Amino acid sequence: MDSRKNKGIDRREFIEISAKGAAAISLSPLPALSSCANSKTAIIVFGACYHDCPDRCSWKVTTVENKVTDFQASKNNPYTAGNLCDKMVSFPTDVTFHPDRILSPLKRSGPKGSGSFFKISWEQAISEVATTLKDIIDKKGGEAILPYSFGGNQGLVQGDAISSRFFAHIGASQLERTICGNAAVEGVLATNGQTTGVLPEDIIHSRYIILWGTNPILSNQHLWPFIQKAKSNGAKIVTVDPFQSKTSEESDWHIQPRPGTDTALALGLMHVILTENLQDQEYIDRYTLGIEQLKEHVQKYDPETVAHITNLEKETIIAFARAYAESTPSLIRVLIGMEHQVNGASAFRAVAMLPALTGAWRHFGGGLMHMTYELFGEALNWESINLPTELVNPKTRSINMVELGKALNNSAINPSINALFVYNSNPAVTTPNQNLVRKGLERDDLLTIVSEHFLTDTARYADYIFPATSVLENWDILDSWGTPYININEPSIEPLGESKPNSELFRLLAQEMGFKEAYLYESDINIVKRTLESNHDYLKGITFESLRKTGWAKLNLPEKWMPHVEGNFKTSSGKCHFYDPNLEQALPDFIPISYSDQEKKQYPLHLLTIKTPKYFLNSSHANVDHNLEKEGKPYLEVNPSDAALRNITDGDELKVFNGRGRVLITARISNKVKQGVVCMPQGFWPSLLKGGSSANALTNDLLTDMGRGGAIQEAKVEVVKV
Ligand SMILES: Nc1nc2c(c(=O)[nH]1)N[C@H]1C(S)=C(S)[C@@H](COP(=O)(O)OP(=O)(O)OC[C@H]3O[C@@H](n4cnc5c(=O)[nH]c(N)nc54)[C@H](O)[C@@H]3O)O[C@H]1N2
Ligand SMILES: Nc1nc2c(c(=O)[nH]1)N[C@H]1C(S)=C(S)[C@@H](COP(=O)(O)OP(=O)(O)OC[C@H]3O[C@@H](n4cnc5c(=O)[nH]c(N)nc54)[C@H](O)[C@@H]3O)O[C@H]1N2
Ligand code: SF4
Ligand SMILES: [Mo]
Repeated sequence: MDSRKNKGIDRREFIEISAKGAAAISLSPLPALSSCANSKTAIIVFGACYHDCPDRCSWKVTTVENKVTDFQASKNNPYTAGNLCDKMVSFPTDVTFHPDRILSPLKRSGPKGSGSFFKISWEQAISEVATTLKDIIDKKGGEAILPYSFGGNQGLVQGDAISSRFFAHIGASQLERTICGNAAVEGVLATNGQTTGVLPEDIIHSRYIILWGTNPILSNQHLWPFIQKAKSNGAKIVTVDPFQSKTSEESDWHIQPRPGTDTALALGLMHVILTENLQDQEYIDRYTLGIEQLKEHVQKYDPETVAHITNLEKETIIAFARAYAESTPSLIRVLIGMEHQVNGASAFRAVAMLPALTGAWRHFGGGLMHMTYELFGEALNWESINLPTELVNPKTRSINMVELGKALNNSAINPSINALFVYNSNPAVTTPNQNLVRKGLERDDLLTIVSEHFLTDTARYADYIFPATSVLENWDILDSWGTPYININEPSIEPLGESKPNSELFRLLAQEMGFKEAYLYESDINIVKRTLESNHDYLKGITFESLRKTGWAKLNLPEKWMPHVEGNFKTSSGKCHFYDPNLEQALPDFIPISYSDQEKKQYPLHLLTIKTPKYFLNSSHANVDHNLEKEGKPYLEVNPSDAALRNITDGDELKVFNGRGRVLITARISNKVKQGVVCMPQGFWPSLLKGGSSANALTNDLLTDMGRGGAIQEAKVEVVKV
């Protein structure tokens, strides 16, 4: 999730410091820490998890002489509640002090992808990279340079504060950062105008909870205890998921539709609700728009038709609609998982209509629960994070991150991409159509620069690698897309080896390239402080000093957060939009991809490549031995009937393939998937797997219906024994 979206874009402001002043700004090590880093007494500082995770846990780090002696979750933050997930409990040894960590700049010495590098100094690396970038800009223009980054570090400073200014300043191509969250957000915004519905801790008041395309036991772990509390208060838990996830196993009811058919399922529920008169007509009349058009539209989504589309029983659809409409308070929890389908945004748009149809928003703990980033969008001062006005250049071309493979291999685009600058991301593993991405990375005429902690599968293709600090070694301020808690991250140790924060890398490059503009040199601590300079009510009493003492704070929100109890939707009309003639589709519709008979025969199985690994976060931590051991080898889940058809038995070695690639993997025959669907984990590094390919070698770089996200889960494959 790119948590900077929709944040005060109009409030950008230029930092007025003279060019002379800028040149004088020192690029010295981080302030505050240096005086005590070598102290023999224990120092305690607070920080927070930088991962692309809705939980944004808070922690406390104790150090003695630049060594971490204790690393613990905050006990007093009610959401973190003293627990870090299994991925993060041993973070200092897994990442910061890991022996494989890259601690000096490296230059490539072997063929791209071979992983052969030699050490060079920062001076040499910065000088050579700056010279080559300037040369590319002179000869082909800034657009020949493409930054590629995502949520590898969600700190607002190390995320993109300085890098975005640097790339805008040189006129680089813009990256559409849409691989996670964009389709989901676009869908919900089309209906409600905002994504902030029920807040996570308020789920305890719900009595009917639908976990629709989300797997909190693994991917939103700190929400799970609150769901259990609701359950012990009498709530029923229903999970809608084409895969039998850990969460579905703990639910009262698992509804298992065909992947990508949720739009039809949601419209089918509306059909039943409206036919059986289960709607809240008063709420609809007062606070929604387009009920007549919706009524007419859902005629075609009768239970029988929807049963056919979703591969569910007709009776299931009817019973589900009734149970939902008749329970109070009822809550639908959506997050991201369901968006990676061609109809992904429409699914979110349609699901988001249900609480208005039933009037669920009237009740505390009722409605839709999605994101929280808008709260921070209002509360914080975004001047330091957003681009200064004069750097906003809508004319610079945009390249969609999902289509990286296509972009790198397209010599017809003008200018073609000559330099790729990767930070906070590992596209050789996480971007769809892996083989096309790798083919692009192999190009001899492409300068690839990677800033990283480890020699990832992407870094293996780099011409230059820069060593990045870990979260224990740099300042940051962290908002959240899944909680109403804000965190400060204070460095607890001096940077190890020659590592430097992302921000410092871009300040050094700017200096070497001779740029004078002050905005390129703002210090990390200044960005943290400025971001907190806001008079918004939500931030009352929350200051840089107060955060340093506690690490975290809950935004000052009204005691009972019920955003739509009386409408107040953030749409153009202020109402919930069932219908919107200004959108390409005035109503959400189920529009599947139509495959030819030959395609269906060639690749008959629908492949899900999802976040089943408990010990990885996307591809992060998937290089750490004990995580790999605990995760075990990757399996392809195959339904018994599909296995029988192909003569596959449990434990067989398989080849999964389509026109884009092939993955070697072990069979696990189970009912976790229905007939026609197979599932494998994402996140494994191809270089660590037999066969050298992982899940994304099979996935599609198609875009979603709205939001230009990745329809990653629209992949068809065939499977054979090897
Ligand atoms: N352990 C762990 N935790 C993580 C992550 C991780 O990699 N590992 N990643 C983090 C990130 S980046 C994110 S975005 C969040 C995502 O968190 P979630 O939104 O919970 O998403 P996922 O776990 O991707 O998917 C949830 C479920 O959606 C299901 N799904 C797939 N296609 C469909 C569909 O068409 N319809 C429906 N109804 N369901 C579908 C999948 O089978 C899966 O079980 O998790 C975060 N937390
Ligand atoms: N098949 C399939 N593909 C998917 C998904 C899926 O469910 N299935 N999920 C998608 C989703 S939801 C997401 S969010 C994306 C995530 O994809 P990515 O954004 O590529 O996420 P990670 O794999 O965690 O890689 C982040 C990298 O950033 C590095 N990093 C961490 N901190 C820093 C820092 O401070 N500085 C620098 N320079 N580097 C740092 C880490 O070491 C790590 O290698 O993957 C997407 N891809
Ligand atoms: S990855 Fe998520 S659950 Fe784990 S420590 Fe970080 S924020 Fe918490
Ligand atoms: Mo994500």
